[in-house]
Amino acid sequence: MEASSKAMPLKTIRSKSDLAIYGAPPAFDEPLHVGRPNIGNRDAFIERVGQILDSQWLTNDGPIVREFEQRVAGFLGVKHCVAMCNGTIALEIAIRALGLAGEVIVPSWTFVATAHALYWQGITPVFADIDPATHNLDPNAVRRMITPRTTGIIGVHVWGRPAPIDELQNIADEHGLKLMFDAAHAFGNTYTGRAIGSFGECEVFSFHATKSFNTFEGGAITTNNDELAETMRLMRNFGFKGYDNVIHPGTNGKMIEVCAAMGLTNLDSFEEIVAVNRRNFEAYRGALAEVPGICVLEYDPSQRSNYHYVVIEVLNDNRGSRDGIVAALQAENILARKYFWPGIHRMQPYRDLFPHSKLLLPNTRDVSERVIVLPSGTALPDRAPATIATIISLALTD
Ligand code: T4K
Repeated sequence: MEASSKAMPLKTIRSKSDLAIYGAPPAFDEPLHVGRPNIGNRDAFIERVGQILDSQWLTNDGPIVREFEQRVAGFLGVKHCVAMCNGTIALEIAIRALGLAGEVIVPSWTFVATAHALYWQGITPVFADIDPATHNLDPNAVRRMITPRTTGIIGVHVWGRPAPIDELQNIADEHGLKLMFDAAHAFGNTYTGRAIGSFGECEVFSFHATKSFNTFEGGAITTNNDELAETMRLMRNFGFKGYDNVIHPGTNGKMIEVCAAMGLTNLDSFEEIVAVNRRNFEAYRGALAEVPGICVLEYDPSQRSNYHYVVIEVLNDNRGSRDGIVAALQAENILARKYFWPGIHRMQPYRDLFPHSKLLLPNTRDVSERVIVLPSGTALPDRAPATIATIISLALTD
């Protein structure tokens, strides 16, 4: 794995007067990012790029993309992996291939792409509330949002923690709905011991630069359904079946060879990346254990997790200080984020389209006001979690 240059904290922080927000110099001279890309073996990647250039086959279902698809399908234990140019186009293609229409139930507590992928195709995203303990869809809330126009449900494995897969499948079966998953955060994770990637009709991954596993930009749809996989392959390449033979409506959703080369390289380092993420997560958990008013979102220790997102919640008695903590961290060059604040239903166009949806989404609102996502990944300096915990602790005190 690529050794990253790791900034050391520039100062010792003992009291509020040591904080940058009160005029002291920042703790880090280089910004610490939530989504700093993890990069595998540089030489192996460059060698693959050399092969691509030599072969003069740059895109359109090339040999590196095919190898990448086979490796990912094998890694996830699923029959088909259809690689795409990014996770958003992959969502759109999956939605079309499943024939979703009318209304589709989604969480509002997710990245905006989940809803945009529906809206972009003239489908109404209907937002269901989440369980505040898991941040994932609440099955009872999903049931309440079903109407005669509902055709499907998109569950999201938020932060990589599995959605309530069995409950959602039961609801889908009872009501004749299609169920698919946005698994953008969940590469390498398991649910009841089985890898995310083969649940529902299909699952959609993002391999964006900021994800635990990246292909620069990229994504994939995984499924055990042969016919669906075939349709999605057609759709990602304008509907072409061979030269001069278009048999299906389609778009350009292809992954390019260089992205697949990055994917193969990063797949070789994935276990190391996860080990670093886990170390970071445990360092944060240890450092924050003594900070009252904060809780760290846990990953189920009985399941495999990529530990990519370190998510903390500012507890209710401290409500209102979340933004203060984020401001204090950012002043120190620690670029903590408020993902996915304020919830998609409060973003445009959804805020104007559904002005009353907030009445049905109290948990989404509550969680969106408490969450902070902290920098992680292989570029995180070793001492950062302890420094960040001290800053949070001081930012919380009067
Ligand atoms: N569904 C879900 C649940 C998703 O989370 C996402 C994507 C999708 C669907 C759609 O998949 P894609 O179409 O993106 O494949 C980022 C990503 O752009 C987005 O992929 C991701 N979710 C989302 C959670 O995070 P931003 O707005 O935070 O990106 P940005 O540019 O602020 O970058 C985050 C941090 O990473 C910054 O501090 C800078 C740093 N960074 C970023 C890039 C791109 C780097 O250090 N190097 C880089 O190359 O959205």
